[in-house]
Amino acid sequence: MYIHKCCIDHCCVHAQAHKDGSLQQLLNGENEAYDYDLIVIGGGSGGLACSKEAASLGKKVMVLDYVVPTPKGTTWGLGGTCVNVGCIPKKLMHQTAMLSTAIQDARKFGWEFDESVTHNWETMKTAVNNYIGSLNWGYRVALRDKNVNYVNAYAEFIEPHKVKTTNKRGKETFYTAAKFVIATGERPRYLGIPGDKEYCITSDDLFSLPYCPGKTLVVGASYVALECGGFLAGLGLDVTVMVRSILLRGFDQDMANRAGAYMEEHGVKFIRRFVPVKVSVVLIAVGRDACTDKIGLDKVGVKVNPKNGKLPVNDEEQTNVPHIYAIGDILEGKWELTPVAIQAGKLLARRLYGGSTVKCDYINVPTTVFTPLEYGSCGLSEERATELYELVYHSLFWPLEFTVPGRDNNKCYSKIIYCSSSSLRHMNDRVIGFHYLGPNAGEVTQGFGVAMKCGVTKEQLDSTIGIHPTCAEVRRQRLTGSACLRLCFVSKMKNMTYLICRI
Ligand code: FAD
Ligand code: NA7
Repeated sequence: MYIHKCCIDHCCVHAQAHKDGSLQQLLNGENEAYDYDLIVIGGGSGGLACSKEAASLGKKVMVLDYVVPTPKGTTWGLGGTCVNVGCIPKKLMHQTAMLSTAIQDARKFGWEFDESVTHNWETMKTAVNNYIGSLNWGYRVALRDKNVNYVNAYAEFIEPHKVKTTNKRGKETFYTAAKFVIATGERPRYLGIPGDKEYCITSDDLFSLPYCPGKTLVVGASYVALECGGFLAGLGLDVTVMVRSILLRGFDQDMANRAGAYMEEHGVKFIRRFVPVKVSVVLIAVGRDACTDKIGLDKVGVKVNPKNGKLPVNDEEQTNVPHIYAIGDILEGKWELTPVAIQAGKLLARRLYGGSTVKCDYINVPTTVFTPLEYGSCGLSEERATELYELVYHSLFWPLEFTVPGRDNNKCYSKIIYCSSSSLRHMNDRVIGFHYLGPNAGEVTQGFGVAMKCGVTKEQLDSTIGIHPTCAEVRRQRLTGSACLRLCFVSKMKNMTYLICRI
């Protein structure tokens, strides 16, 4: 049978149009009726990725981004939390603190310099904020290059397909779109006690604080608290962390306590089982609230979890209102990480406008906590893994770089959790948890993340030849028969290396 090529092309266009919903829109005459194909609310990690991808697929896209100043009046540019008040300044200030350790090590390696070494907060703050400024500018240029219309204004829904925007001069403008993506992120929570907004700062203020904070009390014990407390102590400040219950809730507790113990040994004080009731000058890091309460979701019927303000979505990031989607930190039960928001945003745009069916995979996401001794993890914690039938291999180790300066012997630690042969058949021998406490944890953990995504087994890890001398190779110790003692690459430390078998 002969089929004319035009018919095939026509059918393909129809199939594509049906898949991405544009056929329905054309039938409804939707695209003509709206100002934009897509409006993205929030120009952070997720929102920027999604809007640029949608525009490169030929759609008319607007991104609305606005930073409500903190109670101290701090504000910042385009790019959201990660670039302005999250990952980027945090990692650069962590690096500043790590350099102090490097300076101490340097003497042992033969470097000679004057005794007095001091740190200038103002210089660090300015350098970090100049770099952030260049990133803000780069994001604006990228949006312009991709033909995304960026407007610096606060958005709220007033009708299912219409938002009201208010700019910093209070001017109101209205825009309509066929579809919306909400990517408004989170902002730090306050304590709700007398003096908190008056006398406390949060991570939103810390990274651009014009003066060195000096002696600091950090309230909270999750990763933002420990990372900030860690680098402040690394700069030589007197730091105390006030812990309500446990360190790093949600992470492997064995690893969390080791990271905390290292901080304590290096001068950070911990006050446990205390909460503040009144404050003078404090850094609070007691969690973050989703920015979903003032954006008119009630007016358009988007369901919100009233307990935490998070949005439940299906596995395509679609809310209960079909033309409204959500990505990033505001999602219920998903990772609050920049690469996750970016991946979800890109894949969503491709599904909406590129005919793709690929969904965001939220399983086995690798992450790192940048405490003074960095903690990288991927997959299940030991606590979670005990629900399965698992084996844990673990090992203390001493990085080569630490040996000559003679510091922190026996403090680094790595752990692999895998399903034993008699456990769930389809998971047989699979690595289900990776945990690493040591230098360059992010770099080490990233590779394990890839391997775990590919379903790596313990046997495959054992048969992978390591890179020597590195910290990443340490996990590759081989079991000697059924014995509990194994050889570690730091071979003289046999007594520090053992195997926990739960069979
Ligand atoms: P955001 O990046 O928060 O962007 C949301 C944007 O929307 C903001 O610009 C906000 O001002 C704007 N907005 C809100 N409401 C409106 C409105 N109504 N109208 C217009 N605009 C609005 N993640 C990592 O992966 N690695 C790390 O090392 C890391 N470190 C972190 C350290 C700290 C201190 C913090 C606080 C976070 C850290 N994160 C880290 C988390 C990471 O920053 C977030 O996961 C990521 O930024 C989430 O992206 P998002 O797009 O969901 O939201
Ligand atoms: P988290 O992960 O929500 O943790 C909050 C921490 O603060 C945790 O240790 C809490 O203790 C503690 N907390 C909460 N309320 C109080 C009060 N009232 N008093 C004392 N301590 C308290 O917050 P993070 O800021 O670390 O990170 C949130 C997100 O930001 C993260 O996922 C990234 O996206 C960036 P608890 O364990 O509940 O006893």
